[in-house]
Amino acid sequence: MFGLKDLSTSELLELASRFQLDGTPASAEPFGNGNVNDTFLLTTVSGHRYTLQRINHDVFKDPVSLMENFARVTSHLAQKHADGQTTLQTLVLVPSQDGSSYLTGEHGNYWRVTEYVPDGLSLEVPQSREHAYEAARAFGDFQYQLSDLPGDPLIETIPDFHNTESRYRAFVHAVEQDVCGRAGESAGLISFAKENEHLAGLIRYADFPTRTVHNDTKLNNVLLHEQTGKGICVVDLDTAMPGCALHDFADLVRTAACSSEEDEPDVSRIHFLPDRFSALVEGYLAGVHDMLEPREIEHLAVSPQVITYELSLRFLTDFLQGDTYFKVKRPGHNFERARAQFQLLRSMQEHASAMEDMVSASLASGAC
Ligand code: GN1
Ligand code: MG
Repeated sequence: MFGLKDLSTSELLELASRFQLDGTPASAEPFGNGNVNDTFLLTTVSGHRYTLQRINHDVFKDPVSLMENFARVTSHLAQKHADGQTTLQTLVLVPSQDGSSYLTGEHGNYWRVTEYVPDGLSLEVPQSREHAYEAARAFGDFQYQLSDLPGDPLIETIPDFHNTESRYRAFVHAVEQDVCGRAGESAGLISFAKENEHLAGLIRYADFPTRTVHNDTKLNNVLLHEQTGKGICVVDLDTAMPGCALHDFADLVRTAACSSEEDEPDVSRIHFLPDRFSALVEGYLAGVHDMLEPREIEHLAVSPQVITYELSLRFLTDFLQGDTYFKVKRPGHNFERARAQFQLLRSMQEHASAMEDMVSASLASGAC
């Protein structure tokens, strides 16, 4: 089983010392809230900080290509920053002692080190409208700066990642198989998922321009400056690959226009926040400049429903299959995540026409 418990601190430090660090590594502490990779805050004897990550190769089947993507994306963004075309920083890879962007450790695991980004705040729920605006501007800028990435398209690190129809089929299959006998207790969620099947076909890759996008734009994957609240760095680049711009906007809305965290057990506390949504629209449109095509703009308002639906399907599927994909902190965690996402979807559906109006208002006021 992939997890944190299988490595001691001394093993982690030994591994870390195989990278070109500024001094001897002194500590490695679990860090962040990722649901897939394992992340550690690494500190050297002199106090220099880094992020050490183990790439989950059950999820990312081709870590070598993933790291090629990572290196291409970060060097392109670093150049844009150096040229003054963006205020946003990017992650900086620290090479291994033999000059590679990663190394392999025990059991064929892949590891990388990046410089720690100081002063960065990673939020689960935005504390203000400005936070929402800044997060969206940063992810919009990420897409915009990568729109002239030279060379071949990035490699698909997870094929069909936001293919909601295939996520729906996987869900139906999991219900039919019911390998853990959990379908009975999930009957209410399963019905709601089936009633909303039409959402799965609303945003198909083939119907939109293919762009280099982030694909995992949870609010906690952008660092905001802890004093100024300005966006400073987009992180978690493992799913950066060709895709649809709408999924990035939508996944940010899912996490940043919601009153609570994505696994809130008390559904009465889960509400869509229209005011945050309008800030997200404004920030995103400012970040992407004039890059979007009319068809993309027309689907901005509905896209958060689609991705919220997709995530609830993924969480529910994982619950039905015995929690094999997302890390869980307690029994029923994936069930709670799925239930919370369905609740958020209901709340979004109540605000659907207001969301359309807010996109129109942003466009009319010239946010892009
Ligand atoms: C995973 O690890 P994290 O939290 O950045 C997942 C995302 C989900 C998210 C839900 C590769 O991202 O797609 O939206 O959990 N990443 C992958 O919390 O599946
Ligand atoms: Mg991630």
